Amino acid sequence: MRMSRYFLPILKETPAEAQIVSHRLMLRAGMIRQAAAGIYSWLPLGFKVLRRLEDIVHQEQIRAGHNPMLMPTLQSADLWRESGRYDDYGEEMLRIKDRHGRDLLYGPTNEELITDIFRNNVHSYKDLPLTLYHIQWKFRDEIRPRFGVMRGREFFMKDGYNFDVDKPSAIQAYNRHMVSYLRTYERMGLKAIPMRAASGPIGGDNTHEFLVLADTGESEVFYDSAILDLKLGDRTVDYDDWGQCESIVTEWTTPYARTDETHDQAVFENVPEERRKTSRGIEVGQIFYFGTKYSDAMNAKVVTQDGDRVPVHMGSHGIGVSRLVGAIIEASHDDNGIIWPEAVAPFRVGIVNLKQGDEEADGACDGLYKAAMALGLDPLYDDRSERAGAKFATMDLIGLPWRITVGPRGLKNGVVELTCRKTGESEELTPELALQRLSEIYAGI
Ligand code: 5CA
Repeated sequence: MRMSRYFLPILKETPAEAQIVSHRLMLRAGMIRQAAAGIYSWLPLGFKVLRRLEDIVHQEQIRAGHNPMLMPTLQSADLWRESGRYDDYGEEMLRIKDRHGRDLLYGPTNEELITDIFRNNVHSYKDLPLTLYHIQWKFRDEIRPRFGVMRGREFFMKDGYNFDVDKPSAIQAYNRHMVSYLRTYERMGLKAIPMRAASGPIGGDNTHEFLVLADTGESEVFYDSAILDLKLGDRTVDYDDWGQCESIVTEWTTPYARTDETHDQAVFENVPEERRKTSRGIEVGQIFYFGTKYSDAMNAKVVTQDGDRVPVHMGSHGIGVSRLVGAIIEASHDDNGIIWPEAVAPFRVGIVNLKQGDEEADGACDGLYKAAMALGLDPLYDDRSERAGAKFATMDLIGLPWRITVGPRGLKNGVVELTCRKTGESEELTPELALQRLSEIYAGI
């Protein structure tokens, strides 16, 4: 993309309404604009990051054997009356009447709708296990929407639902989700810690939240710092291997890690004092096993191998995709702006032309730009007639992991400058070598 054709409305001033750094930077970098309280338009740069996160979530869910699909944002109230949640959900649910006077709602989550699809189509244990998921906008009429996309009213969520013939198989689905979530966050360059939590209106008593540590987080968390050393890295995971999934879950759930809702000071004190940490965290996902809560209420049954008809065991599993954009910025920024981890960066490299209008510099930048595109490096080329300082400030603000700077002085020696946003380190290389270096960096991502 050429900056001269890109819609990137950068703000010079720090927006007064934004209380936390991610909200400020998302507004300043032209990623989002508020449409109404807690409801945002995603401008091109923000939308690009959102899509990158969505892609990673899809890849990891499909790898775990889960089925992508798409359910609507609007749902019929009747299904929610069947589960009893139409009244229970209270003021957080946005209720709508259509022209025929029928009650609809903007879905805050989808347990009822997916259970309805399941019961109309699946009747035998032979079709299980089954996990269906989608990534769709949700609406919760939060009393205090704040911090930009962190606590929105409309937000983008991955929600998945497992259907299993019995509890052991549903626990395997729970474990599979935990492992796939660990991989998902790790790929996004985040450390998200699974913590024992409370289930709220979703139900059940087996649930973990995934928390990214940040001072601005809304949850108070207590954990053994040993959990920070755990990493999946490049180990291969076989999601059909119940034992492997369970052992990974055991590895991550053995060190103490709980939110304030489930915190137990007496148990916490068994952790050696120097490893006992209290902090704030951003909840970027939550997984639940709730047994037959919805299948009982909505009569979703399957015939077992023995010929009995039993309610299916279910769980639901969510990732806050739009919240993650803010969480990643909270975890990765400096005074000059955002520092995107390579896997989620909106563009992989920025090209800065120090002397726009100079024939040689323009020619070199055009060549680099085209070559970078051909290599799949998705470059953003700042081809505006701005001062070098302004161009650098924009690149730092929007946080592209790498920048190639092209100027007449370097070109005389046949070199450009490759700069890492995170470390600030620069290196002079030929244009070909700079691109080769970037291709190698991005090859494994
Ligand atoms: N049905 C279950 C699992 S799919 C469910 O709804 N879980 S949830 O309530 O925990 O939401 C899943 C994730 O969505 C949360 O972990 C959080 O990251 C994100 N989320 C929840 N509310 C908001 C909100 N108001 N703004 C932004 N993200 C939110």
